[in-house]
Amino acid sequence: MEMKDFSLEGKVAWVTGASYGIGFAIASAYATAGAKIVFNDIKQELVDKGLASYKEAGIEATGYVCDVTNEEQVEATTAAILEKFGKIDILVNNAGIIKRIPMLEMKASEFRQVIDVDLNAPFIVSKAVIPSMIKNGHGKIINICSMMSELGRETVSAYAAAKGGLKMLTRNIASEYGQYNIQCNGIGPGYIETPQTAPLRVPGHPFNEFILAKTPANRWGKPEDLQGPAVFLASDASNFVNGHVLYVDGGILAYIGKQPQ
Ligand code: NAP
Ligand code: GCO
Repeated sequence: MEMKDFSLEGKVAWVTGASYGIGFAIASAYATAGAKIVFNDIKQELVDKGLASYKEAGIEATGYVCDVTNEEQVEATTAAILEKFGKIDILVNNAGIIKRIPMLEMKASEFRQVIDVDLNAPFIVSKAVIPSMIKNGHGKIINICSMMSELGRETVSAYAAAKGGLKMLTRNIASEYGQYNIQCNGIGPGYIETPQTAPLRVPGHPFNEFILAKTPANRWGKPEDLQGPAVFLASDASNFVNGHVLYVDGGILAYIGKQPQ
């Protein structure tokens, strides 16, 4: 093995929902590793915000307005990317939402909305991109799963169902397309400091204390903690890793939790 195996030089990476948060951190790491960056968001003003953030970071990115749950928009965006760059080497299905509602109070439409973004959309986007990866003889698909791919908790029934399904979609894409030199893996972040978890991180909030007690690292994760694992799974260094979910959680899944003092 050589260190160049970790390089993404000359690669084209599409990270969905990457104007900010985890997606932005992963795309920024890919740019550092040499990749050309493509991202999408659901609204033009968010794409513009993302472009400004990438520019501020010295990264030349290409942004598209695309709702990942909309198959026509995804197909049109895929065609536009292929037209501009000629290929998509790396796809990160990052876009996601969560609704924290007790199951008995959750409307079926709210449940469906979470499943649509967090599970149906990775299917739609992967289905649009895989044919070009087959044609190119290689591809990397990375699905942003969750600890809720393994565990449940109160109020996140839709999210856990979606992320559990995303783990199995990851394994199925790996199974069905590994023969074309396409590797599909997941990243399972722990509790990460992003807008999505801001409501849970209020100092003194019971959940904040709970997560710190459940994490051997005794801290919330940062989007930057995901960058190395994401580069590894997008690089040639992981060409024989397939159908795996790499948990980047500070050890939460391994730990029963700090005993009350
Ligand atoms: P975030 O801050 O809420 O960002 C999510 C991104 O996805 C936003 O840019 C959002 O755009 C975009 N998005 C949502 N629905 C979309 C759609 N239909 N089409 C296109 N883009 C859409 O979330 P995050 O914390 O960075 O999380 C990113 C991923 O990591 C998600 O899949 C999440 O489930 C997962 N994750 C997060 C954590 C954590 O602790 N933060 C842990 C494990 C897994 P808008 O602003 O327009 O909605
Ligand atoms: C929650 C959190 C988690 C994290 C993440 C953990 O409400 O429990 O939002 O779901 O976002 O998915 O891996």
